[in-house]
Amino acid sequence: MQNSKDEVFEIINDEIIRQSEGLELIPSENYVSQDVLRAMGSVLTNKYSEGYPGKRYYGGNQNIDKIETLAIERAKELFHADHANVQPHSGANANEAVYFAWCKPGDTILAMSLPAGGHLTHGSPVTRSAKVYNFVGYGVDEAGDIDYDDLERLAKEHQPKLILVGYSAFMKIPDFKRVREIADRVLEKPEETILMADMAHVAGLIVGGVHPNPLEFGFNVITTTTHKTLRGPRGGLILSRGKVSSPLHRVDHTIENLPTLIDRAVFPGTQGGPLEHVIAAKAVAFAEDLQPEFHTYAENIVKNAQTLAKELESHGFKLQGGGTDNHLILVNVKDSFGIDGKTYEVALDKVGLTLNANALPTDKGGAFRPSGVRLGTPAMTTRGLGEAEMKTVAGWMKQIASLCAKARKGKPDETDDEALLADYADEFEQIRAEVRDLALKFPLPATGC
Ligand code: DSN
Repeated sequence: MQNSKDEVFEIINDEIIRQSEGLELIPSENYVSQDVLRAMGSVLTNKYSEGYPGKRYYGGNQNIDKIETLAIERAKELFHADHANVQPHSGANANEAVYFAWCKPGDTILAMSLPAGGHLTHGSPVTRSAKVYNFVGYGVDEAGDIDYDDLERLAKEHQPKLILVGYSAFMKIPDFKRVREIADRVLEKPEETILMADMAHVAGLIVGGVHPNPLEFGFNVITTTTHKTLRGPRGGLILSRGKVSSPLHRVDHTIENLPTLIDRAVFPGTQGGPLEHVIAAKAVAFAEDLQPEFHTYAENIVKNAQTLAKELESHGFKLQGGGTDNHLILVNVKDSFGIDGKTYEVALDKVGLTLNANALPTDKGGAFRPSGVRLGTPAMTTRGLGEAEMKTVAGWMKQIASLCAKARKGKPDETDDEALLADYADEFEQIRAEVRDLALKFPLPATGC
């Protein structure tokens, strides 16, 4: 194969260097294996395969069918599900397909509100789904847990067709059994309402045995992405319980038929040709997730997150919900150091520590300059960092927060973060070198550097 001179490959090389010389603290990111990468970069991308295994709209799908079937069977085994749809291009598409499978336009969906830690696709007014369905949002209590009384009150009042437990900034373990009991108690027609769990953040923890599986507590469907804690390619996945019929059959609108309703909602309902090179990479990742070592990985994610949270607290960081039960930590940098999340994100980026500014449930303003940052340990744990390194990372985070606080004191009205932080370039450079030294000791799995 000829070496391409396209500048795209030079930029990809720069990205390999950025990833290997820095540490990834964004809780929704991870590093895939060489095998996952190889499957994704394969000739499977050349193929059209609209439909499902054994029922395609194009010829030549004999190999594709075998691969998609492997992906489906492995996903079912991972989550103890009756059915898996591996075709969603993303978590957003997976969510959209489940809403479309079960709800009619105007139906009510009860989900955690965005400020409480929910996700954009759970009813933010800027999304397409929010224009089609009527979303009602429940909140979290002072301890950062789901406000189950609020959820019950709203379920009783609105009689939703879908109750959704899912989030992108929530540090507790949901009580799925309690939500099932609430639904059974307050819904006048429980047979018309499905329970859905968007487990995109914690799917790998479920598979690794350190987080409960909602399907085992009376939930009907799980959606997830495959690239976060599952360590697969960027994509979506839907798992459900119910009767599995031939995928494109017309079936009655009953909870029992949910698997088939979901298949029809993914294709032809909301997507066209599946990305079979990505589905192959999902199959490879699922085989990796089925290995006993994956349990150790999941346990280490949580151990690292709890050590990091404890260290941050000892350095004066105030943590939303007082810590974490999963992989994710939400820090209130405004109350801790008088700085905002965006300035802190920009400063950490300068030293090779990547995370994202994030609104807290108490934040009133816009999402661009929130009071918090969100971080987590799945990616660092994949690289092999352990509790000792978490303490080092917390120490750097404290140093950077102190520099940001000093900078803010000197320039209280500065709105440009680069200008605000400019006087501390030497200090940032020194910490940058320390981060690089540590990061290079823990190579990326797929590149070995
Ligand atoms: N963007 C993802 C996250 O970072 O949580 C959710 O889709």
